[in-house]
Amino acid sequence: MAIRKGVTNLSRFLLEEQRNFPEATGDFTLILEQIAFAAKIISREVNKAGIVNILGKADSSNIHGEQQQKLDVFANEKMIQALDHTGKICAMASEEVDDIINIPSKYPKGKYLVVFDPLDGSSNIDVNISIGTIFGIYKRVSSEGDGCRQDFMQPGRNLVAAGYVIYGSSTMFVYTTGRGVNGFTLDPSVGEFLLSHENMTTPEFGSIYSINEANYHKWDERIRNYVDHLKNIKERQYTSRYIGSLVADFHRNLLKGGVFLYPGDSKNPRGKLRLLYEASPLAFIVEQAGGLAVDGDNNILDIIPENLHQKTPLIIGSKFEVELFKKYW
Ligand code: AHM
Ligand code: MG
Repeated sequence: MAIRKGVTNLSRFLLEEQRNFPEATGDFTLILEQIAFAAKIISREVNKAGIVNILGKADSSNIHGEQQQKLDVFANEKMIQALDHTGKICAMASEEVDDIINIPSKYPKGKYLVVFDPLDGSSNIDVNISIGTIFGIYKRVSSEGDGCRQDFMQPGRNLVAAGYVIYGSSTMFVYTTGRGVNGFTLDPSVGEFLLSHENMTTPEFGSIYSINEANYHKWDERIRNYVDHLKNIKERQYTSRYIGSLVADFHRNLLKGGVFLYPGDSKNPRGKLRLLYEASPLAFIVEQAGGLAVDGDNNILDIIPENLHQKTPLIIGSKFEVELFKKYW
């Protein structure tokens, strides 16, 4: 495919993709464009966080009992506002909201569901470290009208699209509809996401492992053995990189190759990350890029959620390192 860097904005790319599918209605394109719109607003706010009084904690707590950051609340609102009126969605679910988010009665309902973590890694906001938004899109299972909780109990394998936005040294929008992964970088001077990373693939193996090693003594012996093994592989010198901001850790490893782990441990047996908002969308992306994601026993994409905020261990990255993990499990 010809390199279209610099001249292809996200809207044009989506339109060209849509033309490859004569049966496409454009519903999907609209949803993705609206998510990108929310991302631009969030990006603007994240970038000026240091100069306006938006840093710091909000007064509310979320369902997980964590104190929400003001920007968490802001990002959550922007995602909902960007999507609720489109007529293409029947319900949403957010990491920051207890129950499913219904579409206001004044708007028509569509066949899609959107799940999102509006601002992941938000404890890093105050120290100027990259954070991100993660999203996934499913088709409803219920027939019509408002979506219901049962609609969301679908495995990641059913995702029709997934993506993330990283608010880093630049802001990037990366997504897949199951036909490869493409990345767009925000040009703030024109306010457009421009195609910068066409057909992204992850290396078959890498030299990075990412895990919160302070939890070493809380890990299962199998995790300890695996990480110890990586340190001692003769053919390759691994390096440890851990930001503690999932999107940033994932994005780096996607480009460079390697493995990210947030396993269960004696304190948090199911780890810390959420299946619906974090693990499944990133697993869908990594598989599209040639990588793999497991919880230890299962491929992440095969896990059927039993509740909206279910946690899962996550081992995700290049095929070699994840397959090696499976041998240790
Ligand atoms: P959040 O969704 O509440 O922001 O938390 C998730 C974050 C991830 O971005 C990151 O991978 C993980 O928490 C880091 O956890 P830890 O500090 O335990 O290593
Ligand atoms: Mg999160």
